[in-house]
Amino acid sequence: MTEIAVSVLLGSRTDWETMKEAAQVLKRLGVPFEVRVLSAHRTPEALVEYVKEAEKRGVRVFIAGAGGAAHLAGVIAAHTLLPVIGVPMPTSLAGGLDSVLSMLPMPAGVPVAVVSVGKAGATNGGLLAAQILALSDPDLRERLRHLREERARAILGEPALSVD
Ligand code: RP5
Repeated sequence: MTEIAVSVLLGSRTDWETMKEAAQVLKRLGVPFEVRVLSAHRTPEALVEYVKEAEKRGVRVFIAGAGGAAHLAGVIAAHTLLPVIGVPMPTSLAGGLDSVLSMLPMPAGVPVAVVSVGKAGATNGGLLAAQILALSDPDLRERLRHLREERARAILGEPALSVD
């Protein structure tokens, strides 16, 4: 896999601290990706242009992190048939529940796969994108399996908990 397979989109640069978890897991799995900041509200035309151009270049999955009035993933999904994964950002208004409620209730016909809020969601967004690509890439499936086993081993190897 050499061409960019996953596009990681951020509604704002301020989402990077959270969304870099998605980038890190993709890097770890050897999945070529790119990261762009484009907003459904602040740069609407540029966003649509980018989605169409990225699809032509061979991008196969979009991961969109946005917070608050989080319409980024839905707008991307409206302009492509590629899978779109939405990662709701934590916010100060309602802890990110506002982001979830903006992102989740897509109308029938235009799906967005919404994962959890924040860093866990960003990690799972990266993993889910890799799992989609692994449907046609057995080597990537192996790398995913190793990563999951490694995480299980780390938990099983932790020292026992006790009280003084
Ligand atoms: C959303 O608004 C972004 O995804 C971000 O989570 C939120 C706040 O953006 P900034 O005001 O920090 O740029 O569009």
